[in-house]
Amino acid sequence: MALLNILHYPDERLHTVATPVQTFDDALRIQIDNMFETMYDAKGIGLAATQVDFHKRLVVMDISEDHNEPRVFVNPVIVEKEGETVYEEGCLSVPGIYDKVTRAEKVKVRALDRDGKEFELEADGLLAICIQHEIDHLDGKVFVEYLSEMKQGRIRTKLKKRERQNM
Ligand code: GNR
Ligand code: NI
Repeated sequence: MALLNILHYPDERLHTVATPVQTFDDALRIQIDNMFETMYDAKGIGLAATQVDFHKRLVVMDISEDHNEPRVFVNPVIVEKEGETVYEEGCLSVPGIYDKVTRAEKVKVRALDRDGKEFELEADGLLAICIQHEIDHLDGKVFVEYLSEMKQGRIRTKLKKRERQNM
């Protein structure tokens, strides 16, 4: 297995729109395993392929404390949404930044698993929030884009400065 490099906002590659997965082969399953290893290592609850510069519609997630509920979503689509909820979100691609985002409270998602088999899942709570956050990544959207232009500017400046200091 291997750890993958996570892109950091404002890297323009985070705005790439991912294309559907068409082939369920060993290469895809290796990518999935590497994404899980990268997500657990970074202490994240979800990771979209976009964040590791792989522009296919693929998400891994595990919201459990014990890292024993791995979930894979290939070509995920939200088919129903209900209600509204506000949650203080963070993102592995925007390290150290947390802010409130309004999303649907409940979602029904349709996706394929690692073998290409279709499933549906009704989610609420953190799972529903995370699914919406990850599908946004596949569409090239980062959570800070829900914040004001002023906040986005400040976050860009802060992360660019930090990136320079890491050189
Ligand atoms: O680890 C993560 N935590 C989190 C917290 C609140 C809302 C969304 C998330 S997803 C994030 C991992 C990540 O960046 N996924 O894209
Ligand atoms: Ni994220």
